[in-house]
Amino acid sequence: MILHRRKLLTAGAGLMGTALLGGCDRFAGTEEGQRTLKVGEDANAYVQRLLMSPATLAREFPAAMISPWFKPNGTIDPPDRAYRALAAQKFSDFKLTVDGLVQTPLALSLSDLRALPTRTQITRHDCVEGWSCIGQWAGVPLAEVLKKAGLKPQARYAVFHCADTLEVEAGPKGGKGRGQGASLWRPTHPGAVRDAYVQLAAADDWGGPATATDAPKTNAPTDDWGQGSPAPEPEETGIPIRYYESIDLYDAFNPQTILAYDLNGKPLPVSNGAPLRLRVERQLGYKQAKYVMRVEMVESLADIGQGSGGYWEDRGYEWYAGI
Ligand SMILES: Nc1nc2c(c(=O)[nH]1)N[C@H]1C(S)=C(S)[C@@H](COP(=O)(O)O)O[C@H]1N2
Ligand SMILES: [Mo]
Repeated sequence: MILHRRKLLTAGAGLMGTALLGGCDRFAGTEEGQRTLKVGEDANAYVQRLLMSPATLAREFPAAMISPWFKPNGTIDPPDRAYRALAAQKFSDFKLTVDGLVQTPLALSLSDLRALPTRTQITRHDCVEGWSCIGQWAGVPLAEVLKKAGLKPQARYAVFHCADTLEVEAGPKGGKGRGQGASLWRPTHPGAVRDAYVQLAAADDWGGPATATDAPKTNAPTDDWGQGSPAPEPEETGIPIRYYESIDLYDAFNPQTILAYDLNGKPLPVSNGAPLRLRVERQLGYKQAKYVMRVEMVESLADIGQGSGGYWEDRGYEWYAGI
């Protein structure tokens, strides 16, 4: 027991030490970063949960360290027609749904969300692919939203349902039932999502951005409210599988866990998740759900998606992706 605990303490010190390495914008790209992220897959859930208090905060950075460009990744321009309709109106019709195991289900507009208390934080985003960016996020603490809705006692997880379809399963229109057909396309890692969008657009069987928006070196929201032509609703070609993520109540009530609407002092660009995205700062990039349309409080993750708590988790990634 004592030995076991000492092992955990040692591992914990290692993780914390690495996390505190100074000014380390390329952290995830270094060998040490990769090793830590890998160790994290095994040890994080235990070490961080047991030895760090739930309110432990991720490192915050001075404004001078903000990355000049916040690299967009995964979905960068959701093809879904419902999303495009919202984007075309600059999200004036957007409503965040808060439901599931809550006392009072909510539908909150962006101005409702902006009227709630705000938190601003400059943090580093680490993607499993090995790159990092530092950005300033402003948004409403998830805790404030959940306080407003009121949790039912059985609520244990917050599930974030996103607007973007990543795969279309052959459905009724494809002549096969749910789960029977192969996907039209199936990304194998987060960056593959972006690449697949570009390929699909080139093949012209989906609609979507004609080129990767990876090239521009500014996050300019004004001309980034959803470009590309209207896409067929994924339902028209099969069963859409949309991005989703989930966190437990420890992370949900962490003060740094926010639903962000601003990046670097401006409304979130579409490529970075407009109009609202999750920031859960002690976890890896794929937990940072973009295009969040709905927060559903649940008792178990078993019935959501394929049951592992997130789109990438359903495809083998760790649910607790601690850094
Ligand atoms: N809805 C949605 N959220 C998502 C993704 C996605 O494809 N769709 N990709 C994830 C991954 S792997 C990363 S690294 C970050 C990228 O956020 P960014 O585009 O702001 O850099 O978003 C995460 N959240
Ligand atoms: Mo990522």
